[in-house]
This record gives sequence, C-alpha cells and structure tokens, in this order.
Amino acid sequence: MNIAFITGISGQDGSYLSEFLLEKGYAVCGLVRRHSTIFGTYRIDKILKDLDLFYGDMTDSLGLCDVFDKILAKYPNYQRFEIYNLAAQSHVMVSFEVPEYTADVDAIGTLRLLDVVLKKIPKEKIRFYQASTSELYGEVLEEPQSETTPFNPQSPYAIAKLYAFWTVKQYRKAYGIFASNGILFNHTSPRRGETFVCHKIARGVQRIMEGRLDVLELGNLDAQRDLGHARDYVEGMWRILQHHQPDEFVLATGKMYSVRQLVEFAFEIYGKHITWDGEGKHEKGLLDGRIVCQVNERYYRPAEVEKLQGDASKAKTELGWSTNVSVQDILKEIMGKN
Ligand code: NAP
Ligand code: G4F
Repeated sequence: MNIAFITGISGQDGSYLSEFLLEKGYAVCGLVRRHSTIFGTYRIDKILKDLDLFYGDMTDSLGLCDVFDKILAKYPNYQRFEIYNLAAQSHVMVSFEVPEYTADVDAIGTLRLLDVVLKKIPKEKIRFYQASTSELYGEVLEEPQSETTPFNPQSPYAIAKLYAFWTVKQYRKAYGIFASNGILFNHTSPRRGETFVCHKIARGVQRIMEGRLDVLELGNLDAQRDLGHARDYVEGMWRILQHHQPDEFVLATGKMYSVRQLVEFAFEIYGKHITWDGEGKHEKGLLDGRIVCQVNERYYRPAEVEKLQGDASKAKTELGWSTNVSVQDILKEIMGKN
C-alpha cells in the first residue's frame, strides 16, 4: 500500500486531494490544527472516517516527528510514502500583517517537514510535493510565465514560498530525494476561503441579488489572474509525484481575467449587466443606476501583483495534465447555480 500524508488537509486543496487519493486506494493521513470554536474539518467531514488525522503544526518540529512515528507504527509495510505539503498561511494580504508568522509556517515549516521526512522515511520511498505558487513571479518579468521565467516576489507570502521552493530543490540535489515543486496559478472552488477575491465576488453578488447586501467593496479592480478549478489542480499535484523524475511544473489555464471582469461575469449569471463609472479608488459599478460595487482602499496591498498568466505546456506534454473549466462555471458553482 501507498501512504499519502497531507499537511493542510483541512484546506481547499487538501480536501479535494484527500478525496482523489482515497479513490486511488491510498492510506490518507493528514495534519490538523486545533480550533477553539469549531473542529476546523468541515471541508473533509464527509470523508473523516476514512482518514487518519493527527494534531500538529508546521511550527512544531517535535510534533511533526511524533506524527510520522504514529503513521509508521500504523502502516509499517508501505511501498511509497507521498508527502503533499499544502499547509500555509496562504493569504497574500494577511502576510503583510503577519510576515514573521507567514515565514515561520510557509518557509521554515517546509524545511522542518523535509528534515523530518529525511530522518524518518527511507530515501527511495519518499515522494515530496511542495505547494509552490505563481506569486513567486510577482511583478512579472515575462508573459506568460513558465518554469523558466525568473521570480520577482512582491509579498512576505511570496518570499516565504520562494525559500520553500529553493529548499525543495536543494534537498533534491543534496540528498537525492524525489521532491518536486508544483507552481500553481490561482484555483478556486466552492470550498475556497471567503476572503479570496473570486469567492468574495461570487458570494457578494449573490447577496446583492438576494437583497442581503447593498454594495460589494473591493480593492484593485485592474488586477488580473489566471483562474482554474481546484479539483483539476489536485490531480496535477498527484501527476507531478507519479512522474519518472522530480521536477518543477506550472499548472495554469493560460487565460487571465481582471477583478472587474469577474464582477461583470458574476452579475451576468443573474442576467444583469453592470456599467462602470469613475477611475481608480473612485470607480463604481452601477446596476440600473444604483451603486452595487465600489473600491475601498483598505483592500489595496502595500505591493501588488498586477497580472499572472501561466503557460502549462510542460505539464500538458510531460504529465498529460489539462484543465478546461470556465471561470463563469466556477462562479456558478460557488453560487450553487450550476
Ligand atoms: P487554504 O485553504 O488556506 O488551506 C491552508 C491549509 O493550511 C489549511 O488546512 C490550514 O489549516 C493549514 N495551515 C495553516 N497554517 C498551518 C500551520 N501553522 N500548521 C499546520 N497547518 C496549517 O489553502 P489552499 O487554497 O488549499 O492552498 C493549498 C496550498 O497551495 C497552500 O500552501 C497555498 O499557499 C498554495 N497555493 C494555493 C493556490 C490557490 O490558488 N489556492 C495557488 C498556489 C499555491 P486550518 O484549516 O486549520 O486553517
Ligand atoms: O484572491 P486573492 O486574495 O488571491 P492572490 O493574492 O492572487 O493569492 C492566491 O493565489 C496565489 C496564487 O497566485 C496563491 F499562492 C495564494 O495562496 C492565494 O491562494 O487576490 C487576487 C487579486 C489580487 O491582486 C488582489 O489585490 O485580487 C485583488 N483584489 C481586489 N479586491 C482583492 C480584492 N483580493 C482580495 N482578497 N479581496 C479583495 O477585496
């Protein structure tokens, strides 16, 4: 049997990945944190009985060691041990508020995990996936971005993830382990955190159309992102670990939309057309003459990534990976209208 250990199993990607790997017959284990008010496992509640969950934290090396001891005691006869490191303080804006914590979890946390993995698992049985990100490209130096595009990170989050990216490459080279980076562009789903822009827009427009919200407040309407569906991207993670050699792979749709366009698409789902008036922080979205969307500077970032568009040709050719869910269909699914 093969073991899969997922950090960040309670997150958006962790939940889809768990379902995918259970179907493939893996023993799926995961790291979870204690929450004071809720279990924090709502995304994986339906499959909870099929999972082996362990309390721990990416900031706690000894705890991580204990978790591996427990997994190995339960599954002594495994063929391959796949580790998917998805745990992160994953919100770019929040990383400006808590830069040290973000670095501790996203950068040093990856180093801690790799160190424990190397000590506990025989090298030839290790397959390590790192959740790297298109945020590494930051203020982009090439369009579209591929595995060969230079990095230019613009946030504490991206810089922490850059440390993790290079740590993975270095462990591969220095210790000869199978460790790969998936450089994933934005992907979302109904399971996404509420404060990421696609989810915020879908839910916000839904509330406006149901009369439960007057105005949707957003930050930079000009920012453009390459947006796919999380379900396709977790399959890509798995494919990256089944490849014949460790490597870096971009996963992206190749299409890019602005925040303004996402708002338009969301209203179009209700058959409504909004118009725009004003510029910059004074820009407003109008529906039948009424303001339904406006800019609030509190959502501006100290440093912004204006546009991201990925070139996933390598993943398509070498992994046979592709994705073709439209942004409109994703918005519909978030709204429960598909
Ligand atoms: P997410 O929904 O925010 O999930 C993050 C997960 O990490 C949650 O399970 C969270 O646990 C866990 N976590 C946070 N801090 C932790 C800590 N100190 N110790 C242990 N676990 C911790 O993120 P996602 O969208 O699924 O993304 C998965 C990974 O891919 C992240 O590393 C993210 O940075 C990266 N990524 C995401 C995208 C995207 O567009 N979604 C694109 C590129 C890369 P709680 O549930 O307890 O909070
Ligand atoms: O939805 P976002 O917060 O996602 P962002 O910053 O692109 O980060 C996500 O994708 C990364 C991959 O590229 C992941 F690594 C990361 O973990 C995360 O999943 O913001 C998208 C864009 C930004 O340019 C932001 O300035 O939307 C702009 N935006 C405009 N108004 C807003 C808002 N973002 C948020 N969250 N909230 C707003 O009101």
